[in-house]
Amino acid sequence: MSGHWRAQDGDDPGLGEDRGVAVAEAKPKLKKPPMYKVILLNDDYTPMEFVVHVLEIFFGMNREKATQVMLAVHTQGSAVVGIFPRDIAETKSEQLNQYAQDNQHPLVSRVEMTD
Ligand code: TYC
Repeated sequence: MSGHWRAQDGDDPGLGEDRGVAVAEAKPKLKKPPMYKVILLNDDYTPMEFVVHVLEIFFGMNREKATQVMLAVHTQGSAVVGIFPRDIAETKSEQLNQYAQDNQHPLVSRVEMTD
């Protein structure tokens, strides 16, 4: 090198660089993670009691709440049973589906992005 220091680009205004333009501060941008719905689907065969049990163990509902939600799915075809960050929604849905299969019930849930 030539034996003396020069400021690197960006350290000070070089020739023609400082035009006195005000620039907005960059916002500290921490977006909340997108949330995903776990949706439970109705079918004709899974016993109501099993659905209530699943809602209790996978979604922490008490018996009364689980019964209400089970009946909503039964009468309306589907219902949102929880909203979580993506990984948690996917894991809960997969665990529920596996648990239903293990018990020979056709009960299925799926995950959808929130709008
Ligand atoms: N429709 C089922 C029955 O009549 C009960 C049921 C409710 C099944 C909710 C699935 O997600 C479900 N036995």
